[in-house]
Amino acid sequence: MSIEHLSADANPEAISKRLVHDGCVVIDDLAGPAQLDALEAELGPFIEATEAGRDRFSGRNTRRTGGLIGRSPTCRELVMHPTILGSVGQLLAHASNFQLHLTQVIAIGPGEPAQEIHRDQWAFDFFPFPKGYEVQCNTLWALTEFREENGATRVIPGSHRYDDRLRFRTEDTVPAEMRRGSVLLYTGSLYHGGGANRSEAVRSGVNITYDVGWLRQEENQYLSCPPEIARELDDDLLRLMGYARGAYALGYVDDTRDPLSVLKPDRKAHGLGGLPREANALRHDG
Ligand SMILES: O=C(O)CCC(=O)C(=O)O
Ligand SMILES: [Fe+2]
Repeated sequence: MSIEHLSADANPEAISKRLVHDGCVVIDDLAGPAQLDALEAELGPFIEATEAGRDRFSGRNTRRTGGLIGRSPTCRELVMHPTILGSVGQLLAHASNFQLHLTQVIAIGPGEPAQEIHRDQWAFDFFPFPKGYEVQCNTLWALTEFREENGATRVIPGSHRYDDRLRFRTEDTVPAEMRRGSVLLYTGSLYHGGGANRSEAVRSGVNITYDVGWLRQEENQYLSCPPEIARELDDDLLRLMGYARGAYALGYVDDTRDPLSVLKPDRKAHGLGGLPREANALRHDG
């Protein structure tokens, strides 16, 4: 049992195929050093100011810093990376739309024990989604090297097809080791958890996750990114953040207005904007 690695020029078809098959995959070196340096410079003060977690699952030696769209222009590039959006779009193609679910730097400090092995989709109040019906696709971009010793994410390849609510030990998992700039993709159904950090240094990654447009977002993007910043962002990014309908009738404003036209009143109303054309009709219309 090991994690497949693909190169940075892998296409979304190959990546989503791996995700369907294994539930996880690493793309090597997808972010460059300059991009990562910029991201660290933008986020450093916010990470410094973040308190450690208050429970075992969050990690008492772990800092979780969110709101990355508002705080880091470089993070927006990672969120919108075409290879990632293409792969997520394929994995979640059964839904009318997908959206940004959360943005979070996860900085695991020395001495942190291993996190409990879990499925991220348990966040949806433990709803038992059918096997093979993926609702979430996650990325974890390595800001530092990920090694077994410093707390590389522990994963169980293939476990996206397992039964729900199972418990595992660290010995059942493998570490997603990767270089700085590589990115681990995994479905919301994959069993995984943060590794124990037995090194002297912090292990840091940027967790950017996406989910189908009909579920509630884990990080509230409307309030995490102040409206004065949101107004300056590209339309495509805003749509992904949730300024779009999640399906035919989900998320409109008052008289079925497009949310984007509310944020940017100079925009012409997009009608039912933000959805692929075929989703602009109710499915059973034919
Ligand atoms: O930081 C990691 O390696 C994974 C953390 C994680 O899975 C989580 O917090 O849900
Ligand atoms: Fe997780």
